[in-house]
Amino acid sequence: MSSEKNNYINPHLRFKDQVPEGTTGWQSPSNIALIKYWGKRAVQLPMNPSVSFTLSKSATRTTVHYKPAAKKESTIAFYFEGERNLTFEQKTIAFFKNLHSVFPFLSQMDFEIRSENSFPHSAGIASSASGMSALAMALCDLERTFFGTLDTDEAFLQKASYIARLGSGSACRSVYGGVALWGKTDRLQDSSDEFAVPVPKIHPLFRHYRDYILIVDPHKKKVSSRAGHELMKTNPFAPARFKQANQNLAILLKALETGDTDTFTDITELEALTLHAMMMTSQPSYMLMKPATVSIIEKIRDFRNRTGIPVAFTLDAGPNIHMLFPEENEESIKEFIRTELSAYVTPDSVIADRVGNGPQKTE
Ligand code: 2P0
Repeated sequence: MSSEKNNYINPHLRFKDQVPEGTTGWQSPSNIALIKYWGKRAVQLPMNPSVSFTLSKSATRTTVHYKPAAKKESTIAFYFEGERNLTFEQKTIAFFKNLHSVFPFLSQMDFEIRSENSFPHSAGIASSASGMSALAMALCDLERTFFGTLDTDEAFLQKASYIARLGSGSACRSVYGGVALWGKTDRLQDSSDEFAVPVPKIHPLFRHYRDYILIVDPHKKKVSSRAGHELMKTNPFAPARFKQANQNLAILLKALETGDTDTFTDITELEALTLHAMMMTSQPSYMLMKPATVSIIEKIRDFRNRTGIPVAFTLDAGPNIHMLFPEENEESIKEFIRTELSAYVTPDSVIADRVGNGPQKTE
């Protein structure tokens, strides 16, 4: 399959006659990277391939109401959780402008976009992956509905992934349920830097894996991911990191296929700590982990050694902990959180999520 640049430029996707009015709605989940994307080039192209679990509960629901543009310049009004949100609005206006050669019909329409997250507003969970993938699904849905293109699931999801990537790199992985891989690698045929692909060979154990997200600190982080990616351009350890990510990816894919939870745990934790090591060794250096993050990591490792339960931690670009473990250990993990982690998290700062099935059409 081709992964050439500008693959999707299509001047025919314009209304010749009447511009329609209507609504489309999509719900799309967040994802948690196991092999981390950290460092990019050009327009959101990754420096190394990444792999993630698509989540289930942590999702964004977006409805897009469209109608013929009233004026020469098309308009967008963006409402987040019921209120007009000018920050998201400006971002969406810029995003749509960049998409005009891919979806020329966008300039013929006015949009009212309403978006809400299923996870608590103050959870400190990045919503760019779920938000951008939901929007990408909605835009591809418009193309399919009005132009009859994207008529196979594969074509539809590949384009949605490509569009989501332009909005936010990690968002391109959220269009597939289960496990998704983004970035060219000889370990998976048809993989591409331009869009994510599903990872087909996954042991059933991992298809049902749990991800309990412990919200250690809900505040907005001080250094954005965008700035973090940028700092990889001057990080002296970056070349070694990109090489290591490829090696870790090969080992992890094998573990995911065979159901090897020990290797999964080793690699997943190494990736999480390496991601944060890259932040700590950037210039300027910074740290997103909190004291509680480190304490919980120690408790998890101690619990695993004591009980043999294969619970692993991973981290996003923030202080919150994702606890990854098999479905059959759910009760033991709940008990562990209640008895040993109560100093760090309350019951309502835990999101009990799991590997999910990907986006759904809601309207
Ligand atoms: C990931 N993260 O693979 C990595 C690991 C966070 C930790 O990609 O600038 O919001 O929009 O491409 O996707 C977070 O960065 O960055 C991220 P952009 P994004 O999930």
